[in-house]
Amino acid sequence: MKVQYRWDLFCHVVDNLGDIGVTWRLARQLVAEHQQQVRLFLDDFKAFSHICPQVQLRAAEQTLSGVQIVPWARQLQATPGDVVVEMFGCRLTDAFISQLGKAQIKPVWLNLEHLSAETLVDLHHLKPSPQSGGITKYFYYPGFTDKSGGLIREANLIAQRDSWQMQPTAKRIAMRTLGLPPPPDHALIVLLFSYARQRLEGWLHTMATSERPVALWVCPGPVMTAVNAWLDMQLQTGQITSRGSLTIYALPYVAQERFDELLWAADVCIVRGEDSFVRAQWAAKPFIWHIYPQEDSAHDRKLDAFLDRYLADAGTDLRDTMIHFWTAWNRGLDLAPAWLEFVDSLPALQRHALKWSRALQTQTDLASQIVQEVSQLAESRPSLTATR
Ligand code: TRH
Repeated sequence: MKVQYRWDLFCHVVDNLGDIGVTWRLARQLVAEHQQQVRLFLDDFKAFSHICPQVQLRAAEQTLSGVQIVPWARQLQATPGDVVVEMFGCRLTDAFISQLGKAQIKPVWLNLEHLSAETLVDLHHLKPSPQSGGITKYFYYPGFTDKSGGLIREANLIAQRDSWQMQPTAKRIAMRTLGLPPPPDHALIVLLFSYARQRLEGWLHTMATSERPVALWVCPGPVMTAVNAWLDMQLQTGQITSRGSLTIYALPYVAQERFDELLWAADVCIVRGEDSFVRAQWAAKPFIWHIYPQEDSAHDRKLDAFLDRYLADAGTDLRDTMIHFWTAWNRGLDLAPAWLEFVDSLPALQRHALKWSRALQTQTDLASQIVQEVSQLAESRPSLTATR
């Protein structure tokens, strides 16, 4: 029988939605699929409300999807659980760290790192780091290989995706409930969830003058500024406007549980950060990754490392097409020529995306792996308090 531990997840929102996006997804899965007891310490409820609209911004404590959610400052009085997870190296308060050191049975302490396809991930995954107070912190690295900590993937995700895509009405119903009017017949649907980017004009113009109608679904965020500049208007959330063959929809935020449906319904997904990047791969759609810009061009190395893996068995043409468009997008270049090439290759890109997704599915998912690792680390402390 699975041991039920008390997990404390700590999420400091640096910016955007990915810090809480990854944390919330993991927290829900630990509860729903592994029957763990999860408490989430969070410092930005406003960011959370975008992906979880039912959250109360000022509640001292609330439980959603079985996860107990408390403000960050509550750690000052909290007694640590059995497992402590710092998301993305967020720093715990000294008061809480000193509680960890004082605990008679030391909690299992993990730092969940950012996702990367670089080879160093396999070397660093689960490396211990002794801390003061006689406690050890372990670095948990998500990744794409069997030696890494894996990727977040819910147990029924692929089956859900497949059955959704097989039902002709699913897309229509989903679009209606998400407030999206049906796109023009045979339209190419492009989901745009990227960071701010200049020089979208050439790309938007190419879509507006294409033979095939294009529906561009723009998620809320800074990229809307560049779209609005091209439109020469301020498109508000929920509004739609057309220029030639291009219809642009300014989407509202959708709850995280429904974000996948946007990806499943689209023909091309432009995603960013970490969580939407992974979801586009599970959606098995041709996609573009707008990588989070980092200092020292660390993002270039990460991008290349991913492309090397993703395209390892792709033919030269497909490889060139992907690299041209991804590079143009991430370097802020004119997108028009690379886009035409990308659209021409969509059937091949689609087959490749499905093949990649199927290969990744053979990996054990992150939540299952982390639960197993925690059990092993905990068992080496014979008297750890746990409910059986
Ligand atoms: O928002 P992101 O860019 O997040 C980040 C942050 O920049 C963070 O600091 C950095 O550490 C990390 O990336 C790598 O992109 P990401 O990771 O894709 O997260 C977006 C989340 O928002 C994801 O869980 C999906 C969710 N989402 C919704 O649930 N509904 C929506 O309508 C939208 C647009 C997104």
